[in-house]
Amino acid sequence: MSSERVPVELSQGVNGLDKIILRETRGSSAEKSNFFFIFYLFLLLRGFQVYLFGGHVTSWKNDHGEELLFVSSKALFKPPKAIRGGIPICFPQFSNHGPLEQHGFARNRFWSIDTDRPAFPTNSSSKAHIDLILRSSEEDMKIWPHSYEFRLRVALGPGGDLMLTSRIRNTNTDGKPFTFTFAYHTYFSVSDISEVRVEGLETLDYLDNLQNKERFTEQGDAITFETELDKIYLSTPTKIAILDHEKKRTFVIRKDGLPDAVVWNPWDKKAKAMADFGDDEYKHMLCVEAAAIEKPITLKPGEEWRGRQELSAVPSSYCSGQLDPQKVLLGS
Ligand code: TA6
Repeated sequence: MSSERVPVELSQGVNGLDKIILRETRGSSAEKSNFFFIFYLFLLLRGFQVYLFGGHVTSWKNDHGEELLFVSSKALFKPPKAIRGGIPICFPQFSNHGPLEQHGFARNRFWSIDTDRPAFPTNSSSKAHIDLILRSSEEDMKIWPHSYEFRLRVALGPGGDLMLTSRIRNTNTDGKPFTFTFAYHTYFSVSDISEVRVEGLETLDYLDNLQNKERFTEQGDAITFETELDKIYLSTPTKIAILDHEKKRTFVIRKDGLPDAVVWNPWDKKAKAMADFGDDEYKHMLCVEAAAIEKPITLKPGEEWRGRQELSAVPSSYCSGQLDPQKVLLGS
């Protein structure tokens, strides 16, 4: 495997918005002979796309070129409205947990490519990554009077896993700390929501957003879906599995620095009420969001917080036990 970085392409996306496409090539050496054909073939396969608007991942494809994230056919791609689908980033406020606009403002801002980034604090071997940065603007200071640097690395792991690492630093010069909540608001693409189960959140406490954020305890079984659901699970395990029975696929979410997890499906009524969402699209998406909500994060000037999520999509045939979710959740 050669050591050079994987090609990153800056191109125009929907409505001319700048996006970065990263496609991973493999085994390039062996295929040199019919280079173009095979190179073209591999290029079509796995990779991700991220818009500078919102620092927003909108596509993650596996080796078969299958899209693993949901983006609504009615998504607007019209700033300042956030893109409906993919992975919006909620910062410095999750949902309406505070005075700011819903889910904060990071998802409605234009990010830049981070050309002078400090050393990356992990032994991430991934050559397939892009670094973005968002800094506080005068506009933002009027609504949230804090100076910060938000560095986001989006990387593709050796197995095609998608890794997002956020590093938020307090760069206030007035000695003031700041406090925030956070979520990777990931929209997973699923075959049929009524056939999907979420494992790893059993028996946990949660805040029910449909009942004034009242606190309840989840029952013992996997979570299944037959109506609108909007819950914040508290202090969850670092691994959660989403089993898509029909697609024989399991999404595994591994998270670090993000103790909570939000599970959301708008179902039919809310779907109809959202202009940038198709009436039936609730059947083919599920949001499971690695988050830090219950205990907001406070940073003093000079301090930095790191929140990381790693998404894997593994073929699974639940009934054949090839991949027992319990083994996944308890395994390495
Ligand atoms: O994460 C779940 C949630 O907070 C829901 O309450 C719902 O509002 C969803 O986010 C979508 O929010 P948005 O502002 O993108 O319409």
